[in-house]
Amino acid sequence: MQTSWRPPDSGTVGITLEAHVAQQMAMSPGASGHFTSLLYQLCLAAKLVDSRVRQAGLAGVLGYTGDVNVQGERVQKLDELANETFITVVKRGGKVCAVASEELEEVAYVPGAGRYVLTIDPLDGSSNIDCNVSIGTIFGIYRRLSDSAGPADLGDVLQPGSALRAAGYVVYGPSTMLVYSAGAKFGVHGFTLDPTIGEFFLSHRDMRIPDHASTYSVNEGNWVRWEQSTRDWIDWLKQEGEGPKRPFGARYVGSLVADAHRTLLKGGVFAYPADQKAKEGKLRLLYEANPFAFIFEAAGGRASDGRRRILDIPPEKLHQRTPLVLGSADCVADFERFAAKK
Ligand code: P6P
Repeated sequence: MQTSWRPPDSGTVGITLEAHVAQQMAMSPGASGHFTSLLYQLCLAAKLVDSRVRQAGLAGVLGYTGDVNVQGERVQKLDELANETFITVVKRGGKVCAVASEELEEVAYVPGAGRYVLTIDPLDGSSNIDCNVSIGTIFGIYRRLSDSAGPADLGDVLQPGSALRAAGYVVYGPSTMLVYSAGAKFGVHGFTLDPTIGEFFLSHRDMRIPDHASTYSVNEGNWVRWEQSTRDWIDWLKQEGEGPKRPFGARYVGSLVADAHRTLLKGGVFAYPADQKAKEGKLRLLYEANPFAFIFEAAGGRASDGRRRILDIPPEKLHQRTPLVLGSADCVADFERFAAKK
């Protein structure tokens, strides 16, 4: 699907994230500049976290703080730094009334008339930090529902993914990229950080997930805990055959942002299904599954829990988990076909 908005050719000077967002918002009647300002703030926080991630090995911020977060996982120092960085920046920016973070047990409410709600996984893939594997930040932006004259409340946060106004992620890898979408109408666009000047420049215009690809990304170490329908799906992917071309090749980093980013670029499917241990799945609906579901749908892909569209799942709890199948539309449909047989 051709998106209605196309950035102008950049000529000799690259298009910065700020310029790109400003141009997109100029296409939005009634845009007040609050959304643009919030994206600028997230861009600043991403640069600050990138700097700390790059220095982690030298700055003694590797290793564990000894604390345990609400997920019961030992908190890496970088997790804390990333969480504090994003929350401090958006609090100062005055455009947000509430932040739901993987690192916070409860919502961080921000007094004032902020029009937006931020859901964020400040540094996903933290178990990979010490191994120098790509990690990332995942964020979603909602419009507040409550009257801005009063305090925000949980209802502002527990919105379905279909209500997202924008979503994005930052992948701190061999290069640092920020990918975001303000919805299918605007497309999905990727910006690569030029560390020599600290600017994100448009590098991946109008990203579309390939419709047909033969790569699957799943932790097969969970085999013994999987439902039979999941095992049957994996076995099918590994057999010779057509429609799509099989056998599929396997790629798995164990860092959602890295695995999802590769799937968005190359096509195929990422899955973290439910299993006997993680009966609701492992990944979080609000700040992991929903942002990626929003982005993948805007890029022509799909995101499901195996039965339902991720963006339609009504959140009931802040840290609610969900199974996640993310990727090219035909690959997600194949998973659902096997799940329907059980
Ligand atoms: P497993 C990382 O800890 C994470 O939350 C996601 O980034 C990643 O997709 C998943 O867990 C990996 O989980 O059980 O395969 O190590």
